Amino acid sequence: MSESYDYLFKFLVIGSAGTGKSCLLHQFIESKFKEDSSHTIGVEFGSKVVPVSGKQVKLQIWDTAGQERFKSVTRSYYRGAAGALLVYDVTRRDSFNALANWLADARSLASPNIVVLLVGNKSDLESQREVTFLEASRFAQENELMFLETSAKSGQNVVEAFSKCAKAIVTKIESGELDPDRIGSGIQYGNLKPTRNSASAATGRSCPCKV
Ligand SMILES: Nc1nc2c(ncn2[C@@H]2O[C@H](COP(=O)(O)OP(=O)(O)O)[C@@H](O)[C@H]2O)c(=O)[nH]1
Ligand SMILES: [Mg+2]
Repeated sequence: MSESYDYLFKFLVIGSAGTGKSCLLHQFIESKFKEDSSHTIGVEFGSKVVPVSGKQVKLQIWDTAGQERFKSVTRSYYRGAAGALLVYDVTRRDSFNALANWLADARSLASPNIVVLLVGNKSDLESQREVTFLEASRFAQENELMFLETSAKSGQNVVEAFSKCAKAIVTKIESGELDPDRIGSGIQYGNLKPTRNSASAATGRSCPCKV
């Protein structure tokens, strides 16, 4: 029953062109490395249900589909996203230097509350590394981001990256810090949760949509 879930989150994958965003999405959904790096047939969208903190969470993930090559990603892409993976390439300092801009866009165009996980991709290319783990950890700490290094090629930490970001969102929902009912929260209830909260269920309030 892969289509049963408690929550659905809209997720974005952002970062400079060539950092491996499409490969990360492909590895997450298909569990394999996309050898063919053709940009025209990029993955644009994917979804998958993952178990998080005892809940089933459906991640609906948007990939830029190459828009970042034109140094712009449309506003509609960002709208209503609950979480984002912000990707740089550990072998390319320019992709690391661009992070602040991407982050500013995510916070202004999606939501100031968007939960962002910094991803240093291509960790398999150790000999070509230009950005150290420590340096990126500091950037993450200063900007209140979670952080992982991944390899879309070997699969290392790929599932973990998406799951960790989803887990942080679930934690914020459960603590009341995030309200799924807020317009544009990027969160929807799934079919495993017919009643929105136990209070309304206990008072026996019926669903107003039943006619
Ligand atoms: N060695 C290595 N190469 C990768 C990795 N991820 C992506 N690539 C390569 O990096 C290039 C850009 O990947 P792509 O997913 O198209 O990047 P995007 O523009 O951010 O979507 C392609 O040639 C991929 O094969 C990785 O983890 N390790
Ligand atoms: Mg791509």
